Amino acid sequence: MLAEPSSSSATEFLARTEERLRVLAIESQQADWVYQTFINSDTESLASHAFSRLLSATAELVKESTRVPVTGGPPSDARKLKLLRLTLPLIASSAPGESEELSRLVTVMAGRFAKGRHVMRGETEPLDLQGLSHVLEESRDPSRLEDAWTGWHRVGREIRPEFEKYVALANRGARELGFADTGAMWRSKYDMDPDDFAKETDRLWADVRPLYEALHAYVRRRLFEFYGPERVEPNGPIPAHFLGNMWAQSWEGIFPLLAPVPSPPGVDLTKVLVARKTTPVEMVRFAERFFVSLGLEPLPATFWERSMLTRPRDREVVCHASAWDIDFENDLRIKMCVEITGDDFRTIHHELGHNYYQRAYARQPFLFQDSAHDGFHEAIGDTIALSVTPEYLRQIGLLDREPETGADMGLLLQRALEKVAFLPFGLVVDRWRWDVFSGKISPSEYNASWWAMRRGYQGIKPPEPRGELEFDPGAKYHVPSNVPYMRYFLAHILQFQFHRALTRAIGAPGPLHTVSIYDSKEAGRRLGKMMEMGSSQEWPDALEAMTGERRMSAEGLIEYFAPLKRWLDEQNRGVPVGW
Ligand code: X8Z
Ligand code: ZN
Repeated sequence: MLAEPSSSSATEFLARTEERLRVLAIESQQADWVYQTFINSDTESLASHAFSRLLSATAELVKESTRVPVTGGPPSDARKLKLLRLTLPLIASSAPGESEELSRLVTVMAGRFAKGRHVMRGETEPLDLQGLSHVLEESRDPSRLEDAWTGWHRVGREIRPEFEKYVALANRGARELGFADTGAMWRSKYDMDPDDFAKETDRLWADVRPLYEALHAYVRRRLFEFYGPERVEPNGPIPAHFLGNMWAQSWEGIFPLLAPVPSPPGVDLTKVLVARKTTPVEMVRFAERFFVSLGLEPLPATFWERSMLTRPRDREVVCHASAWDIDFENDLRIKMCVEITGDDFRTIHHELGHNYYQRAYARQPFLFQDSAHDGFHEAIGDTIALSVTPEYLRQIGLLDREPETGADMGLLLQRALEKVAFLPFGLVVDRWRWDVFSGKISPSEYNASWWAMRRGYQGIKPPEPRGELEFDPGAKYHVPSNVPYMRYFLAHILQFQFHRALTRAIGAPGPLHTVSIYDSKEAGRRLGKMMEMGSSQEWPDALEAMTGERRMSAEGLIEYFAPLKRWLDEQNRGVPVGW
């Protein structure tokens, strides 16, 4: 056989590279889809092999790219060459067997997480993450809460040995491509110096921190009153299992404990959906109709045939919600174990945001088939979900009438428990992983450093002292699954920036939290314009196309919650703030 002629120009190299990666990525996604919707040893092996082929081809092509002269081609060539090194959140070294091993480690960790179960004291049936999460959300019994919390966190122990090996191997791969470590590689995806990016996240956090602290103080006070001083210190960190969520990342589960009293009835979307006997498919249809109202196309027929919307009874699956674009054309799908709740109603909008973004950039060349940066991808569906207002729910017939005007503060508090409470958690996961990858945190202090950061940023503590036998970061999906997390922090800021910009673009009056962009073709046009760009331009250009601004800014979030901040400050008079 003749050897392939060496490429004479970047353009030719890139055309060949994009085609090869596209084919391997499709194969990997197909195998991964089957694995995640039908976990067994065969699908694990198929998914792992397909991913490992993609890993080794990517590393090989990146190395080859350093020898390709860039001169002469269009400017997009230089950008593509830059992005090529950053297409995957994981890179294996070229040492024999390492991409196989790295791929196996990640597949196994994801499988262990998916199979986690715990039998609650006094019960016989094991509960999965969803079942245990219900306990965290609904129970007010400290010992049951602690049982569900510690029971789930035991899954981390089984993930720890693989995680340690994965860190070492992933770093070797990243270093071979010239990055300091895998964390530095992740931070290089933002069209700026990786250190400047870290400072950028500090800047945004400093802007929203006073709001978080006000919310934290208010919530701690109410929990102190409810659980008493033996369980909740009036001025210390809050026990993590009292916040209504397995990772204390969103606190709307305990809204009933915190609602302003006396409060006019707010909107209980869960109750409405259950009373109407809404099905998972209908929930997705509601979300699709929102996107269509903006002027976007309905989802393809294959979406409805191929998506997994409910948990199958007869096999293990990965329930954590995700959106897929299997063939980089129009084979869009979501995979979710939908429950009939307001929370999942919003998550469906989140996932469809990914699908609509994927579809919008499908006409870009393969290396530009991505969001402006990963925070943009996470922010689109959330931006839409911010428009799920009482007025919108009335318009689409889910509510008979809107709640009384006095219910506003309850609604804002509920939103803040979801969005503001999340902010420091969004930072912690990767602040911790950045330090792990850089070696600043060694394996002997994985868990202690995790809790030091959780305490420092979130002001929370574990229900009981945690040792190094445990591996609590491993109990959060994105850690065993190797999904970078700073994207969610950014998205929680960006979605309000987007919402504010769209609100202004359509000339909607009224405070931000009352505005819905439903049915606005102008809002859809702006969103579409940005999404179609994919990653072909640097993200400030994409941000500008939609918002007119070139910097990420927390002003939208601050403005959105301004009435709540005033209210919280009043409630917190005489109450300690901070921990
Ligand atoms: O993982 C997700 C999405 C899938 S991309 C459901 N989210 C983060 C999480 O659940 O921890 C959305 C919010 C944060
Ligand atoms: Zn997402």
